[in-house]
Amino acid sequence: MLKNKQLQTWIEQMQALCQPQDVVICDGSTEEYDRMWELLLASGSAKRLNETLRPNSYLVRSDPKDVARVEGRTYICSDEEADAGPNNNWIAPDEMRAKLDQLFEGCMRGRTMYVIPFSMGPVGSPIAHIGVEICDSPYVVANMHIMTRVGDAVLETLGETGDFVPCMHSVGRPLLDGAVDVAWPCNPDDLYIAHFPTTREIWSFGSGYGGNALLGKKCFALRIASAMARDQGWLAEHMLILKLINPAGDIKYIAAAFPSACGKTNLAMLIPTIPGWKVETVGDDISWMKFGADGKLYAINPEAGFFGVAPGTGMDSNSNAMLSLTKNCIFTNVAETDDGDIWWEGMTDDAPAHLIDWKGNDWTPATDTPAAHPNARFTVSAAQCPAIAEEWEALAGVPISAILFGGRRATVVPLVNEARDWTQGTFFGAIVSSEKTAAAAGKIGELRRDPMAMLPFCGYNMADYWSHWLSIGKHEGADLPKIFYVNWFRKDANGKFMWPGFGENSRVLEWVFNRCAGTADAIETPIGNLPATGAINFSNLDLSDSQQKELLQVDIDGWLSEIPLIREYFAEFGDRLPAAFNNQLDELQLRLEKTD
Ligand code: O2Y
Ligand code: MN
Repeated sequence: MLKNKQLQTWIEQMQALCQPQDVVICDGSTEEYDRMWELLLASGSAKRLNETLRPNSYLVRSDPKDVARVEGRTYICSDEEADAGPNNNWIAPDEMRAKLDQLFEGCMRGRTMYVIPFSMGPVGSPIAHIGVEICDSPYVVANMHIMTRVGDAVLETLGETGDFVPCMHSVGRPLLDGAVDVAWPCNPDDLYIAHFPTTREIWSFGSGYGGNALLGKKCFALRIASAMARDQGWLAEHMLILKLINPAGDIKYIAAAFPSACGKTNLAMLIPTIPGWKVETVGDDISWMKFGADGKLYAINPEAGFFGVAPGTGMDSNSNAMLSLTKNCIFTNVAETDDGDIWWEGMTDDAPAHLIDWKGNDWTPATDTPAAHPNARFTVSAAQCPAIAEEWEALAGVPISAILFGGRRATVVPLVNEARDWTQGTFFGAIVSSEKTAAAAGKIGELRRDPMAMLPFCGYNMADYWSHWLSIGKHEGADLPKIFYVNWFRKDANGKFMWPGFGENSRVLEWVFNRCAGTADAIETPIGNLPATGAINFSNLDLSDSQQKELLQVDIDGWLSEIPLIREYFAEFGDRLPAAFNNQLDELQLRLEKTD
C-alpha cells in the first residue's frame, strides 16, 4: 500500500528521529478505531459511556494544563519575518528546526508511532488535498478518523508520486525504561505548534488537545492551506457553509466567517423561524473554495466531522447538534452524570443534582466552578447531523452565492449591510472586530480586530492575504459571491441584545438570498447597501418600529469615530497594506462627512 517514495522516506526519517517502540500505518477501519479505544480504556484515559443512553461513545478528560489551542506558542516559520506579518509569532526556520530536532529526538520512546494518511475533503475531489499525520496518541488517531477521511483510499489517491502535507505530532512524553503512562500524556511547558509555509510542513510538540494535535484542522486546513491557496489562486477560509432553500425550493449556498465562539455551528445548523424556509449544513468551521469553469467559487468542507464546543449547546440553542450526538461520539472535558452519560452547562436549564466534573471531582449545583470545561468538545461525524445536506460530500463542491462576515458589535455595525462590490466586501472582512468581553484580556469594550475571522489562522502576512482576496476579485471571468457584513449582537441603551438571533437569523438570510436572486430591495448608504424599509421580514417579532430602525440605521458619528481606529490598525501593516484599502477608507469618510 505504501508506494509513495516520498512518504516512505519521511516515515523512515521520523522513525529514526523519534525512536518509537513500533510503527502502525493506519487504515481508517472500524477495527482500528475500536483498537484505539481499547488502548485508551486500558490506560485510564477514557471511559465508555452508558451503552443504552449513548451507544459507542467515550468520555475523555485531558490534563488540566492541556485544554485549548495555544496561540502564544503557535509559530509561522516563513523565511522572512515580514512574510509572517504582525498577525503571527515568527521564529526563523533554521532556529525552529534546530529546536524541533532536539525536542523530537527520542520523543516517542516506549510508544507506538501512528502514521495517519488523511484527505481534507472528499477523496478524489479536485478541491481536496492530502496530509499525513505522524503521531504518538491513540486519542488523536480516533479523532482523526472522525474529523478527516483516513485510510487506504487516501494512499491509493496519493499514488507513487502524489504530494502530501507532512504533519508531525508528538505529545512530548517518552515512556522511559518501562515507566507507567499517565492518563493524558502531554508536555505543556515545552509547547510548539510550528508551521513552515514555504515547505508546507507542520510540527507540533507537547499537546494532545484539539487544534494543537488534530493537525488536519486549523494547522493544515487554515494556516498551511491559506499559503497554498495564495500560491494557487483559491481561498482557504474560517467559514461555515450552509444550504438555504426558499419556499419555492430554490437553493443558494452561503459561506460565513465569524470569530471563534460567535455561533458558527449554530448558524450552520439553524432551524428557520420563517415559514417554508430550510437550512441544511455543508460545514461548520472551514471552507476551501476554488473557481469552477463557470467562474463561480465552488466550496467544500475539508472536514468530515464536527469538533464543536459543548457548553452552550442544547436543544434550545442547537437541536440539530444535540441530535447529532446520540451515538458514536467522543466527548472531551465534559461532565459525567451518575448514570454514565454526559452533561455540560447550557445542555439543560437545570443541572443534575450530582455530577463528576471535567477534572474527575464530585460536583453539585452549589460548586463554584463549572462542571464542564468552557472549551469542552464533542467530536462527531458530520454524517450524523440530521440537517446535513445530501451534497455535503459532492466532489465538485457547492457554488457559493454569498459570503457573510460578522463579529460581536454592541454598537455602530448594523444588522446586515451588503457590499457594493468584491473590493468593498474584502474591506468589510478586513475591518471585522468584536468588543472585548470580561473573558478576554484587555479593556472591556476595546475592539479586538479579527479580519475574516482569520487572525489566529492566517499562515502568512495578513496584508498579503488581503491582497490575495482582492486578486480573487480580478480573476478572469469570475462570477463572484455577493459579500455581506452582519451583526447579530447589537445592544440597546440598557445593554440588552436587540436582535433575538438563533432561528430568527433566517430573516436576514432571507434578505441575503433574495438580494442574490435579484428580488429584494436595498438602499444605497454611505456604508453600503442596507435593506429598504420593509425588505426584512420583522413580523411577529417583539421589536418596536424604532428598534427595527435602529438595527438598520447608519450611525454616522459612530462610523466617523471608527475610521481613525481602522487607520491605526491598518498602519501596523506598513506599505504591504493594499492601496485599495486606503481608498476605501478615504471614500467612506467622504461619504459619511457629506451626509453628516
Ligand atoms: O481549542 C481547540 O483546540 C479547538 S478550537 C476550534 C475547534 C473547532 C472549531 N473552531 C475552533 C476555533 O478556535 O475556531
Ligand atoms: Mn473555528
